[in-house]
Amino acid sequence: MQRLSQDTLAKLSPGSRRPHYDRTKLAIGMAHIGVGAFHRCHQGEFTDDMLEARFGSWGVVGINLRPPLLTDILAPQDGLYSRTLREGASAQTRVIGAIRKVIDIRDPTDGEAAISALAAPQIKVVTMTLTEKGYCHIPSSGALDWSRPDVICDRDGASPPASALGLLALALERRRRTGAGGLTLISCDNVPGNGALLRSVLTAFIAAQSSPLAAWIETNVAFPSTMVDRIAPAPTAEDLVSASETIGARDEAAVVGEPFRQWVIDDHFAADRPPWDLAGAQFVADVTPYELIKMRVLNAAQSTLSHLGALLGHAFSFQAADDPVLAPLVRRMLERETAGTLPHAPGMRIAPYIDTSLSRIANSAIRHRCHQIGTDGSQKIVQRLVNPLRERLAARHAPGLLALAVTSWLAYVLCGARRFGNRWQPDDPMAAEVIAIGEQTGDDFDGLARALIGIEAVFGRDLRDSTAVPAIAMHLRGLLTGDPQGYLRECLVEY
Ligand code: CS2
Repeated sequence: MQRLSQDTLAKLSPGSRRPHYDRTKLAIGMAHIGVGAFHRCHQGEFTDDMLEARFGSWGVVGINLRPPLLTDILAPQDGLYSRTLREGASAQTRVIGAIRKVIDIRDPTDGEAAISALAAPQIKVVTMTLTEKGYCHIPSSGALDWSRPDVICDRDGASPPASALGLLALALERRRRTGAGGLTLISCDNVPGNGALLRSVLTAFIAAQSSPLAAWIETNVAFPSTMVDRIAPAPTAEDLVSASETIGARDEAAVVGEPFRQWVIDDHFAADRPPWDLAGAQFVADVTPYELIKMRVLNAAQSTLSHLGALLGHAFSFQAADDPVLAPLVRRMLERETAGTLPHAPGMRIAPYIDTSLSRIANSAIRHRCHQIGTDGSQKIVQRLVNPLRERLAARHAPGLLALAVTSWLAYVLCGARRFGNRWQPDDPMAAEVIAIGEQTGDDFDGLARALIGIEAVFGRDLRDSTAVPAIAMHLRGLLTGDPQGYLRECLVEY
């Protein structure tokens, strides 16, 4: 089978949906850092829709600091790939054309190519999906974590840069020196206040080295926050085969997602703004309420269902969302506890949003592995679960199901400890710390809960004497000894 490319685009299977605009005339006006499945399925599709609605110079140069290697999967395809939306038996495949060029940063020459791409005057916007840990911040405080190996390398002038912060610092310095003009940096990750967080970690990193650049950024760079939403798991080998068969060309960069999508963006740009609103994105004055609701409902449900789902032996989050014990527990948490912590966001009504979120996770055509969602939980649970729990406790409520959900993360990671059966190796920058505490504490669940809540980078300092500690101790015992399913059934009666 021929590879998908600009040349084979005209020869795809009849009926294959492909870009309606002339890609050969598409100039590059944006960059994206972190071209993974989520970007290809979300911003990639919004940009493609926007270009179809109004053609303009908004082609994308994609830059990756880590695998997947874009030069393997996208360069041979001239940046083209298919995305398939699945729900029930329905599958809609379409070829997306927004990416015009790709750069992998593997050596200093690539690093220079990426810096000069980002410093080009025609680039007005840089979007990014770095994952939560890509911001190199301390989850509980948002402060830049100077002890991160990538940050240390980049502070010491690594070439090529190791982190997105290092890359952006070099590119912005180049723009300042060459007069390339202002830039809008758009974080598309599920971190709270993602634009403000990006601004603060980047400024902290830069201010330690160059005050002229820090001052230039103040007036020339905008950092709108965004809320991004579409469930788009890592594609599997079967996904690639099935997409290739559908379009009639081999597609190594195919992605799969759900039909639902949402993108809300702070309307604060340094220079030209891509008209993503023509594709259904919303430009708003303040994205905060949208982002809080999304992280505390959809993402919180995904994390809780995945951690507990893995403990009960489910492979995929849709199975956990259909579990007769887990489904009502999570719904109850959202309706009775989380809902009271949510702000008002125009157009987002909470009860239907909870319903929609739970049925999206239950979409069995989307095979999102519990372990994928469980990856980097330490970087996710503060905004998803710990902050709503903190707010409930401050309002003098009992710890409730939110404490069970927070414990589900701890129990998930502790399953990597020998004394809890070494069931899997959690992929999380803080796993070693949590597991070491688990190995040391013996059978003393109160001591274990106290030591775990003492992890300041996740829990801060304010929860140490709270009622959450005994609740977490009880849930740890229930989830990690005996019959976790029976324990969760009891929770259903209790809460
Ligand atoms: C998921 C998210 O893996 C995860 O952390 O919770 O990727 C989630 O699917 C997206 O935020 C949905 O918009």
